[in-house]
Amino acid sequence: MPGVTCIKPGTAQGSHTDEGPQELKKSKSIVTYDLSACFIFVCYHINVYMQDFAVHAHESRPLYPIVGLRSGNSDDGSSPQILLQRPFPYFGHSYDQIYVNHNGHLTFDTPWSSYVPQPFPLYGSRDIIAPFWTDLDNRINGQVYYNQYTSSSILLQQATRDIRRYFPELSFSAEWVFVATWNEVAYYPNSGTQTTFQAVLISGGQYSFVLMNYGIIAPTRSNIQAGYDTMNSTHHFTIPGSFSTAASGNDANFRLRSNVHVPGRWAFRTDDGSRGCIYRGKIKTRGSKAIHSILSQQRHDTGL
Ligand SMILES: [Ca+2]
Repeated sequence: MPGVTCIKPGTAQGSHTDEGPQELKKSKSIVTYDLSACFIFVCYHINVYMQDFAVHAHESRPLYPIVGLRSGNSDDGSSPQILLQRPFPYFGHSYDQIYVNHNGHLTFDTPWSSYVPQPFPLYGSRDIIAPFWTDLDNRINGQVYYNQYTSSSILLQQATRDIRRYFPELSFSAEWVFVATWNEVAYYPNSGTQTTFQAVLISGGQYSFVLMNYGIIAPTRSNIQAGYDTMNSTHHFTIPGSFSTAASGNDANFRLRSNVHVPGRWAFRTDDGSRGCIYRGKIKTRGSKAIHSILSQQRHDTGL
């Protein structure tokens, strides 16, 4: 696709693969071969150990692997149209394409350049997944990556484990994972600041989920909206801290708090079977007393 290059962070450019963890393995293999071609057997075992270490170490952090195709550098740009290898159910719709918009959100039907965040619910005409909607600018520093994973991927196993932990009543098995990463991107106008976050879309059977994972978040006075919204806002969720001073900086609520007991990770069920918001791995019905209880608890947890 025009304007798209394939880069694995920290390495030279290479060909694209949908098997991110395999790329990780490949990278480790190259390193061990360079150390000594004479001790392949020993290096192999070191390599296996390093792979295991990488997988287990990764589980304790909120970010999934940062690999894949790289969208171009631009202020308010978007990725090209990305055809999904599996349809993604999203609150009554089924999508077979998506756009990764550089200003911190994902849209399905068309790219979207909006750099002025608005609080959800918008009651608009768009389905939006917005892990960090604000005016970002990666013309000089920062990269936007996206990657898909299908059968026989280590990441599918990780997604399955994660979702089963957060939603144990579903016996879920991941069949497809899509990871969009805004890696060390700057705020407009290219301040040199670095902010990293992800949106992870996961599907299997009739189920779908979105994880929002947060790394470092540079401080800013700009407004930030995090969460998701749907056409006419039939379903929406705002991560506490949005549109407040708790949205950015070292103490940003998004990266220190969680609704699934993993600091920096927020998990939501997004298929049609989901009603209302998900909090601490439990489905809560919209409009019920439970919602008010959840929001009160969130305010308590987040100090908002
Ligand atoms: Ca921008």
